[in-house]
Amino acid sequence: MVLEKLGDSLKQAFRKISSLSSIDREAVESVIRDLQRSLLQADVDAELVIELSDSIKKKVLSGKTPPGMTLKEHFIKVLYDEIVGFLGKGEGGLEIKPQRILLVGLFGSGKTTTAGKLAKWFRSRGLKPALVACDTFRPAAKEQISQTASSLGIPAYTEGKSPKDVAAFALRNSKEDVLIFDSAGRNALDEELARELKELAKAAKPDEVLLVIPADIGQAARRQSEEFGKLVGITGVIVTKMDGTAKGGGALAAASVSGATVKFITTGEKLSDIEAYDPKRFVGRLIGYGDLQGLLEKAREAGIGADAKSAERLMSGKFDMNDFYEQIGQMQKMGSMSKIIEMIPGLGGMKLPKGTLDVQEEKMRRWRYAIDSMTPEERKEPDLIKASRISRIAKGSGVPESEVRELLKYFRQTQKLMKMAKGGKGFRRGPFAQIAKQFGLGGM
Ligand SMILES: Nc1nc2c(ncn2[C@@H]2O[C@H](COP(=O)(O)OP(=O)(O)OP(=O)(O)O)[C@@H](O)[C@H]2O)c(=O)[nH]1
Ligand SMILES: [Mg+2]
Repeated sequence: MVLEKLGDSLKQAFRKISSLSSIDREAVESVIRDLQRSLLQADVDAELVIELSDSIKKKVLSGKTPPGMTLKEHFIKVLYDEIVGFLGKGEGGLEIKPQRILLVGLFGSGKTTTAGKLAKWFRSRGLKPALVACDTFRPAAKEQISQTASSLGIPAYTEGKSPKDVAAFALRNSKEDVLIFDSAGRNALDEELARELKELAKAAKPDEVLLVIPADIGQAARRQSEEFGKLVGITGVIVTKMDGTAKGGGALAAASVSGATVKFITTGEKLSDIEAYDPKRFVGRLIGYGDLQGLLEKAREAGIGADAKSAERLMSGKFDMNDFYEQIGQMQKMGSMSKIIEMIPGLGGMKLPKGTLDVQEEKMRRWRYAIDSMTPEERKEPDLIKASRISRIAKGSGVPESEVRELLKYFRQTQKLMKMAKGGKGFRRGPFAQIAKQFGLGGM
């Protein structure tokens, strides 16, 4: 996974907040110290790290906790929002419309490969792309473009001696919606490259000039995007090779602070290894919590938690088929359980057996029918349910026996999870304990 290490340490920071017994200056500082360490390891500029830390500290300790939020929730929210803001702004990607895109960047940054990836990206969104081989500097560059284009089944325009000639030829002869202009790299953005790119831009008249930067340059991405921005003008950045380095965080933060928008990241050598960059989604995935805000809102909308008695029972470790029935109903309102689990700090990081919680809605509905067909005793003591009862329940509910068995198995797993979580520390008093309780995951 991309930036696994940064993700792990961020996850830990959130978990730590959940486990704190009170939020005071010392607690905030200790979480921030952890955060600083992990950001520095991701090659984020030290000065930026300090700025971020100060901003988080100020917001959390200002005493202005939004109404309806505990200080702990507030802390989590501030941390999350600040990290998102830090790693980028706005949504990435490009508008799905006819346009011309010029890719610029230093040697080996991934321009030519990215040209192919972008073509594929647009094609799968219903547009007709073509590649334009404006790297006349490296002998094999035109060949590389032609090969990529033919593997995608799209045209490549390669005719012309100089970059601007190739561009002009393409503009005269192409009928495609999206033209992607590759350009030559250099060791540095020197005068020669600047002149060539300016000339090329004049001929190609691009709507977008995207700087291609490899993630492994880390914080140096700031200077590079500033320089390219000043000398040739850029409308955005693509950070490549996110798969091969721990420095991606530094590159993203640096590009963002330079004022550029990161439009895409690429994560491998295959033509499909590209994605529109959305800092919110990226951070959500990085820390494995999904969207924190969405979770809070959903929980409120669903009006869950009315049944405090059931929650009490769960806290005390009792958990029978009646509780399970209720849970399933609540989950149906909220989406799959594994998704919900991912969104709960402290649980998101819990290592659960794969597939344990992956229950589809359709199945939940049938399970409820099956539980409806159980007797009150069976619901109180599911252990009573043996073969003959399974077959009776299956007949009564119209749910296949195999699924009734699956339901029982899932019930037992959940019961075990409840016990396990009850034994664990930290989460019991965490900010999300209330929400967890409402999901029937209480007592953690
Ligand atoms: N792992 C990985 N490799 C990548 C990625 N993007 C590009 N590469 C590799 O990086 C190398 C250079 O890519 P190119 O697309 O040729 O780079 P370029 O900027 O066009 O290079 P020049 O034209 O020589 O300046 C190739 O081996 C690519 O396969 C990526 O996202 N992940
Ligand atoms: Mg190239």
